[in-house]
Amino acid sequence: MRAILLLACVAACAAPDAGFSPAAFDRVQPELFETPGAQSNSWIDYDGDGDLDLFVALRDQPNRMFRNDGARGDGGPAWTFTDVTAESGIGDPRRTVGVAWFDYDRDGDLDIFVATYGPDVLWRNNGDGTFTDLTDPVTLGVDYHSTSAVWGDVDHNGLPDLVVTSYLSGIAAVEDHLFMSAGGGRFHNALPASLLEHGPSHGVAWADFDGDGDLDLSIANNHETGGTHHLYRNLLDAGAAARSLQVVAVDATGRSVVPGAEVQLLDSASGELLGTRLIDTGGGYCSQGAAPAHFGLPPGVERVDVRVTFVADGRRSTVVREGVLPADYQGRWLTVPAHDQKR
Ligand SMILES: [Ca+2]
Ligand SMILES: [Ca+2]
Ligand SMILES: [Ca+2]
Ligand SMILES: [Ca+2]
Repeated sequence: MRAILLLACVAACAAPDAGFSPAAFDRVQPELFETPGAQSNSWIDYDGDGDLDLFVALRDQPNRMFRNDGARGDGGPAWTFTDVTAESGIGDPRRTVGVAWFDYDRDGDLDIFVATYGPDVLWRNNGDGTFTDLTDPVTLGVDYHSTSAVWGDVDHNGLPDLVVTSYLSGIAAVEDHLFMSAGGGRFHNALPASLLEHGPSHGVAWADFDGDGDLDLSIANNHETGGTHHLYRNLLDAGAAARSLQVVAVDATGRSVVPGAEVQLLDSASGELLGTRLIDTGGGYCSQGAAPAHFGLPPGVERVDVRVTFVADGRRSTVVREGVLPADYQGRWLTVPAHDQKR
């Protein structure tokens, strides 16, 4: 009897769980996508047509932009992407590793910075599906074998700042960069002495881990013996740190963050656009970013209007929260669900 029970148990345990189906995947356009040397995937609705497009950073070939053209239904591929690298203008041949999207010039569209094994590149989004190389005018084209980059407003003056990490194999002392925005599209490297205790770096991520409102920094240094991993707490004074708002976009159930959503903040009094952010939990390279979009607020801004645009099903749907008082959200995030979307 014991043997029969054991056999029955073995048979039952080996049977597939009725709650799961075997995973199945279809290779989408392998002739288009399957290129060696890719480093980073970055999803964004770059052309504003309501679906997520794919930017792929490649180390040994020009970067590529793939436009999502949706389902065909004409007997062709079930889903179709088109390589728009040439027409977008961002097929730069430099050896790219990290990617960071951010509206650096605050004109409402997302620009792109790529960290490369060579001079880094900032591309301004022209708003029509094309990009312009702005590296030289904004002095961000460092040549330090860069690996990753993350944008964030470090000092809450409303202007975006940028951390770029660098790596050289086998060398412990490789300098990272903190580019503080000086306004007018100008930046200067202002890496504080405390961040000079460096190592060759890969991952970098902002997160307000202490909940005081400003962005803190973790840098993953990976030299075998001379590198040291660092966690840095932002020492902005309490009053300035509190001038901030963090917004997260979630789905209609309120449980899942929606990467690819875009968040804009406007001054309620003047209507001025204060910034645009991408909900991008996997930006940069070798790191998972924190979910909320972080906004530092310049002095004088009291209430803000929050616009969250969800990208799905071939349309962009925007939820608006008017007259938000950032002080009401100190130490927590403003969570905006997609359930009451407006077209
Ligand atoms: Ca799109
Ligand atoms: Ca822009
Ligand atoms: Ca700043
Ligand atoms: Ca903080």
